[in-house]
Amino acid sequence: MWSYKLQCFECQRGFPAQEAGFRCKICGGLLEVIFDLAEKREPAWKSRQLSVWKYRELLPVEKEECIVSLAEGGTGLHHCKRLGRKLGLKKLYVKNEGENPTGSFKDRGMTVAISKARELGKKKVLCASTGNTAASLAAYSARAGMECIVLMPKGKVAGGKMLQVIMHGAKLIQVRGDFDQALEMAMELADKRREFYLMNSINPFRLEGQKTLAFEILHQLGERCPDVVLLPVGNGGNISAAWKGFSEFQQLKIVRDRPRMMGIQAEKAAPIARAVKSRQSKVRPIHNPQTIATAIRIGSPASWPKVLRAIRESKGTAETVTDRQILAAQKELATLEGIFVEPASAASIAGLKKLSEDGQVDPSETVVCVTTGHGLKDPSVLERLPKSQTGYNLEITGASRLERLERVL
Ligand code: AN7
Repeated sequence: MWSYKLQCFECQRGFPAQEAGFRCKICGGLLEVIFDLAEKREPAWKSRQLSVWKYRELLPVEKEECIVSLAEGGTGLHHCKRLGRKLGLKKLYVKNEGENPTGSFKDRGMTVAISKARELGKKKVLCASTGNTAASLAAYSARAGMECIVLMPKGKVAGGKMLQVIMHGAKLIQVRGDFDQALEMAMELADKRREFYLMNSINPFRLEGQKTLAFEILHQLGERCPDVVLLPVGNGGNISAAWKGFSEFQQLKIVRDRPRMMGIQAEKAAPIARAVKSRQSKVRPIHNPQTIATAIRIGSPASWPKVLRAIRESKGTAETVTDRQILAAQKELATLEGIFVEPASAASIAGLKKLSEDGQVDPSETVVCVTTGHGLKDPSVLERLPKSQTGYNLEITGASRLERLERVL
């Protein structure tokens, strides 16, 4: 591991890494891990298999024996020719994060943060979640033998994620209200009771794991930088982490350029897109956010300062999509490319469609859509599909079955 410090994202003051707080003690800003990359050269990465820990020099865990892993990262970057043709794009890639151990991109951050928690001597971990963070934390804390508490908004979490949390033996507490209230409670509890270590993306170590998404994309494209990267945005941790990853590879001179970062939100849960479109320098929370994409049903995004900077510095943008567009994109990706993602993830595809129709993505550009979670996470989508698409109407019983079967084909 290379040396690093924790630094305030706002006032740039540095803090020793052992002071595992989550806010700047002076101005209250978000913290960020900063590696000293001066004079550094690319390590022996070419000889290691694609994975999160391939990049261990750039991950803030010192003791190898503290690493808790379930084989995360190394997900496919799929060239999507059929979908690309439909959207008028030759070089469309999908980075499918649903291929991670618990079925979402959260595992990249969780393997690093839980390893760090172990290194710091923590025994109990805590998060608030729309589902995927909780599922991932439940699995990694089980693997580490730690106690795990998750707060989730009651009735607003997809079934598969609930099942994962329960199966891994986490203490599940359902909160009346939205994710935003659950996160506030988790932060208050972590402040008051220091034995509970907060694992939301306000924890800067988690974002370090998530930045490996960018490293992998660059290596999978043969060290060529894509022009555009699109991600669904909720709290904004992932888009900020990816931007940090692209920036670090540029600092290491592995690539010359960085991509435009485009954040996609659901129309009725879009505080970031609203701020970007109206050129605000701050993000105002949205009350009572609504969308079928429950993973990104978030009104008060914790990492908003980092998101705005990533979008501004990269000359990117933010866009909104409707639930209908999300569901259509989910079905299209699954049907045309064999890639099944959850609704929140399909937002990146739906957003690409909108932005390319709008001329903000050029047909000749190399585009990477990040699909963040597996489609099996949320079986409730079945109820939303038009019956004609599901095979619900086709049924065979009784005599002369084969004849009838042939008739419906
Ligand atoms: C599939 O699990 O916030 O912008 O508590 O599950 O980094 O928040 C999930 C977020 C996108 C948004 N796609 O990422 C949680 C949680 C999926 C997600 C996001 C989430 P961020």
